[in-house]
Amino acid sequence: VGSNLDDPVAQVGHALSELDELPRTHCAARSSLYRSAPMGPQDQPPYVNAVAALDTALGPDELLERLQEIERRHGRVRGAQRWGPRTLDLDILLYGDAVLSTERLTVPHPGLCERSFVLVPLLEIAPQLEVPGQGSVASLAEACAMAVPERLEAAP
Ligand code: A4P
Ligand code: MG
Repeated sequence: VGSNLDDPVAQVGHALSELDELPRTHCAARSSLYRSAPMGPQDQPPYVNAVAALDTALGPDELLERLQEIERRHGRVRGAQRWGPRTLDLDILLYGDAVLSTERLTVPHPGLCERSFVLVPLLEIAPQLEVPGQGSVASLAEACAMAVPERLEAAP
């Protein structure tokens, strides 16, 4: 879950609640929120990121559709710029131990292994997790060269 526009902390917080409300889906764990410098174009605000673990009976394609619906409700506009600013980005990092490569969906998410703003929150909720073909989240986080994101304290 990522956002860097229109109150990113609130965007991410609301999105996490909406994930738990998806049909046939239960949010089993959510990480803290983390702030980091933008990856990609630097002339955009910092990002707030989090990850969630979902127990779901939705298949990967249906899950992706539901996630894009939530993005649209958050006013997501797909701009021309690669890695440009957004109100809400919901990516599927892993789907169990599935390895998928279709026109619409690549799982594990191709950026997962290089992104500290993904690996650090993943490590928080699933330290034992294995990324198919890539090793443990713990070893990937340790090997990651990107600056470590700042963990945000939860609101009182
Ligand atoms: N798609 C394929 N695989 C997946 C997947 N595993 N999960 C397809 C979600 N979508 C997947 O996505 C484009 C298409 O990817 C979808 O239609 C879907 O069919 P998109 O959300 O329109 O585009 P995007 O998210 O801008 O693309 P991209 O390249 O995936 O962006 P990223 O990699 O998500 O990067 N800096 C920090 N600090 N934190 C961030 O969160 N995020 C980005 C965006 C840039 N810089 C950032 C951050
Ligand atoms: Mg995306």
